[in-house]
Amino acid sequence: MVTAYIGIGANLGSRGETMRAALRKMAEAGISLAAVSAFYETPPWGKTDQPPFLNAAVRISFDGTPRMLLGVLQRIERELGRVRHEHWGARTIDLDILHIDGMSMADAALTLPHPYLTERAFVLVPLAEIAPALQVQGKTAAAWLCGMDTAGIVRAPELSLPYPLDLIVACDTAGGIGRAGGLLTDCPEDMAHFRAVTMGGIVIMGRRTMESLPGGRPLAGRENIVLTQTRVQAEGFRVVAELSALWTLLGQLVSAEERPIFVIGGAACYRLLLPYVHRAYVTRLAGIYDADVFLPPLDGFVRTKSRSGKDCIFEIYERY
Ligand code: A4P
Ligand code: MG
Repeated sequence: MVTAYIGIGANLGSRGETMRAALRKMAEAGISLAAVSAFYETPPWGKTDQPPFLNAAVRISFDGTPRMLLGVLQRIERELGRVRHEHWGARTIDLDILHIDGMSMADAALTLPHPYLTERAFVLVPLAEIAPALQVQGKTAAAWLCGMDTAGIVRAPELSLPYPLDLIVACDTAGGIGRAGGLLTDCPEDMAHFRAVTMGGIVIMGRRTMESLPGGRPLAGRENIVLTQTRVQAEGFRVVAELSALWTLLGQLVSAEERPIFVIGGAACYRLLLPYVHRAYVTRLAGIYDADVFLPPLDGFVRTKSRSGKDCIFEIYERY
């Protein structure tokens, strides 16, 4: 597997949605997304009389040659409606290979590292966010960025998530979510809520959560994914060992029809995937249950809904 960095840019149409679609198509093509920067609003560079851009950088790993990668990226550009009009001009999507680890080349089709990489703040700001220590032409990405004019470049509020995940959890008034490897309490009303919300979707869980399911069996009516490094297979579950494998799998599962994707626990899984979560379903149980694991803080989320049940309160939080 080869590690590479891709620059994404768009300044026509629904820029953020097109960029997210490009991320999903990359995952579907077997390119693993290891890190995605935020989306940044950037003033046009080079040809300045065109609309402002959104830009991002992505660390990927892939199996193949640089030319194959370029071919895949150009196919995705075409599928997303990219028409080549003028050099440095407006576009629905632009996917540039910024850098491939250990690779330096220049032929008719491909120059690596990307020739303007070190001169463009719209590339370096997102790149330095995900890879500050990346060495390019004898200096780190962060060092190249230092002293560069970044006027007008701001983090965009849009989500840079390829697959906006939903998180679903029940916690007590102390934020506790589990004890001794199991749930805090058996709350039938919350069980019914969990089932109704997740039915038909994809559920992602850690190994201990998988093992705590009744009979160790997958949840019926849902696609079950377990994220673990200690098991290679489990009947009825799709097993992935790491985040990049998860994106590749989701690319295969979600392409046919849009299905909601839920992170259902435990604590380590919530922590790992929280940066990719856009909505959280939180059930507030009354009382304190002496938990030994807790929900990580939902920083950057606001409560948008709250409904009182018989024994608990059902809340929805969304990223702002
Ligand atoms: N090519 C050579 N090396 C590479 C590489 N490392 N990655 C060849 C990708 N392609 C590479 O690209 C032209 C040819 O470059 C490709 O066929 C490929 O074989 P293109 O995207 O078809 O054409 P282009 O858009 O005219 O040129 P280019 O160089 O991609 O434009 P740039 O340099 O990407 O500039 N301002 C802001 N704020 N944000 C932007 O994203 N983008 C541009 C476009 C201008 N101003 C901008 C932004
Ligand atoms: Mg390009």
